[in-house]
Amino acid sequence: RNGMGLRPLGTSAAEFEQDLLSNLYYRRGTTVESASTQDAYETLALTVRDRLAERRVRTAAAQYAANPRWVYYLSAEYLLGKQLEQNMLYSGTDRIARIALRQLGLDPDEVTALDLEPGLGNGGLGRLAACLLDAMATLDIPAVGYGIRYDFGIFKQDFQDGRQIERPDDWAFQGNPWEFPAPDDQQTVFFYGHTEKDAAGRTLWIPGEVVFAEPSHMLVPGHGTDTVNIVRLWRARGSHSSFDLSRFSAGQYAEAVDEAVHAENISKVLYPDDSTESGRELRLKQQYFLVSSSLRDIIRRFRLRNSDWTDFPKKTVIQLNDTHPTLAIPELMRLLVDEEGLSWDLAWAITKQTFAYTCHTLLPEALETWPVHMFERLLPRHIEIVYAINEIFLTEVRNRFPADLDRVRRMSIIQEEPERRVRMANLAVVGTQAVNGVAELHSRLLADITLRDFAELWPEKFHNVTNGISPRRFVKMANPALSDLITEGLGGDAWITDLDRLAGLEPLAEDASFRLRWREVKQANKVRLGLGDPASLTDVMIKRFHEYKRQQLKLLHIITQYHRIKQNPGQTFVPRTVLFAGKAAPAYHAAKHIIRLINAVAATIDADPAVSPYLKVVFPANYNVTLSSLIIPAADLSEQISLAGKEASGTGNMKLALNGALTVGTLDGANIEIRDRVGADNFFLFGLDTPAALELRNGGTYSPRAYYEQDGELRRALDAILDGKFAGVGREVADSLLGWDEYLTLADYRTYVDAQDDVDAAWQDTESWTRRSILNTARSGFFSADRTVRDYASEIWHVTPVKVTR
Ligand code: 26Y
Repeated sequence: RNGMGLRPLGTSAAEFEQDLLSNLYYRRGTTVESASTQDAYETLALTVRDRLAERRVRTAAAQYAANPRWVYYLSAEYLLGKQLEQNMLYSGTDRIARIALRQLGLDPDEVTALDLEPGLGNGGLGRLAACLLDAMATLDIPAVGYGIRYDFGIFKQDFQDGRQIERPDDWAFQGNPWEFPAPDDQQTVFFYGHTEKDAAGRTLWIPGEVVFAEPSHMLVPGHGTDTVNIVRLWRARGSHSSFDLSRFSAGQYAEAVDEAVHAENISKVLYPDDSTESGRELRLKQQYFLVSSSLRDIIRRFRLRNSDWTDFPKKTVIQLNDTHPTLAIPELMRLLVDEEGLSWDLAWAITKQTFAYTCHTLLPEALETWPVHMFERLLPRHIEIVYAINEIFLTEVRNRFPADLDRVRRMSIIQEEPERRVRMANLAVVGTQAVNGVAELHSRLLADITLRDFAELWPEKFHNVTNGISPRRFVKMANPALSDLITEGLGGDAWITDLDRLAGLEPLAEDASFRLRWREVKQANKVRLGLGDPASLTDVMIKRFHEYKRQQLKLLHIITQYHRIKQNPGQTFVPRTVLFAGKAAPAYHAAKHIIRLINAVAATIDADPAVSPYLKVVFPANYNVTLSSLIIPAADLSEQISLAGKEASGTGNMKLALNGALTVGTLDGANIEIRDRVGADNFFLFGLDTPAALELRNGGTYSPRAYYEQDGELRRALDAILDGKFAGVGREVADSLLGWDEYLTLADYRTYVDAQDDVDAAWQDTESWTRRSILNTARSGFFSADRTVRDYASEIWHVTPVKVTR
């Protein structure tokens, strides 16, 4: 019997089989003879989940006993990836589960295929949140992730005539077996209304709408440890009294549930925006919904073991994943001052010490702001608090920089022109004890440019924490063949939780037989992916579609290569498969034009037998964590070609390098740190650096046309588009490049094409390429999310692990 007085769950296939039968019978109410595949899947999920439950209970007990400083990670997005495979790996049940299923006459692949990925995020920021949770659990850090349980995640992408179309992602329609509902911890969230002063002079918020927040959580197991943390996701529910019986009785059935339906809209759908602010009230409502319910839960947990408010920041650090949860700052002030009766000054000291803010962008247009009129209608008390924070803050600025009115205007939390708006990044910097960027260059540019005024005022507040990725999900799980080879090469699998050990592979780069096996693994991964000739150079660009990321530059290279092949019949070329994957925000028309043009170019090449032996463009639809895990292990070349100074970090760049792809890239985001580590010889560098890009853009003399006129190959590529050579598609793309070319694509075209020629030459020396591939893996251990979390823990959170014992 274990500590709970329960019979421990078995670790043999026979015991697992018994538990499957038992769960099928008692939880699904059926038997193997009559079970559907869905029954089998849900039963498998429960049986695996049960094996983590006991660890979870022990974790909660150990953490409660330690009364530690907790990390609360607030994020509007999580891209957790499929849970079944992860939880089988972490519970060590993968092998026995498969045997047991077969014993019962079930096909493991058919059953596991029903596991869906919860797509509760857009891209890098959402996946980073998931990688950090994984690393926190692996490092035994007491942590809870808070988020929203969207009914509909990121849209499913399809192509119709080469155009992106969006379909809803009803990921939880069949239920979600990974989730533990916790209705007892329901919270109440208020919106609208007005404020009043009571007799004692305290401010009261009289809300106009009440919504319930119902939590459920999913398990976040650590690897190689007994720690199982949780991610708690909130779902909006109408109040029980919102069913209008009188209307229902009068036959107004739809109207009777109006209010509840309205409330439940809050957690209905993830905003499919990536870095453009959509300005919809519902999004602001989502943000407050997340923040209000999470803070109440955090305070409830604090009170389990503590009573003195001054201990709150000693026991709590709340990390804001970008500005999306920044309303937590005025919300904590409101709770402390209005509800708990603390003085403003004490409340402000507690609040500032509690929060830390991670910024994920440099693009000024991606800094969130909200119209004051919308803010004050939805959150009438919070706008008063924001004004009060701003007043105190601006007094500090005026004292430090007397007579610098322009600085005060720039730093104000309230933007005045052309319309009054709340600047969420300013609020986030003012209300936190630490601000960090996500790569060295990004953190430097934040302090020098984007948040310069703030860094001058509080230099000690600014930090860098370079992003990292989960080696469990993106090496061990995504690339089992490479993982086995690495484990064999290193003589053990300790690298999975200590990624710096990959350095031990370096000498093996000189071992011809190891290189051969390395190539065989890559080859097998290409076969598994099943797109394009596995013998060809697999050139991969996988990320959200955005003009700054410059998929259009890759396209210009492809068209150039197409022309070279056509113009030189009889000549041979390095065969390439170029693989794009990624989604565009539904309203981002320029990005959608690029998608359509890629598909048109792919079709033109496919139909041309003179070109198709050497060049193939593939674009599988609906890029997500699952698809990325198939593509990344098959990549030879990683395209990281954003204009320098635009990509905060990138994390796909790290995943690809760790899986042995060589990078062709600019000096942007974490590319710089990747190149520093893997070595300049093992990285294809091109393009303007940040100072040169800034100068060219801001100099006012940039002329994309001049590049077009001077470079024959570039001209041919753009003319082909303009002349309608690709089914008449893509003129908008060419027009935009020749017109303004916001991201200096044409300025970087020539050095990019030259770098690609170097790639082709390097590819032809197979042994040398393999050596460089191995070195990319061996030298990328730094990019483990474990290192990232250790950096946060020591520099920003000041937390220590709590070991879970038996
Ligand atoms: C305001 C709202 C519409 C919004 C929604 C999502 C704004 C931004 C985002 C997502 C941003 C994002 O994913 N940023 C990426 O974060 C990664 C993790 O730090 C970085 O690696 C990547 O460079 C950055 O673009």
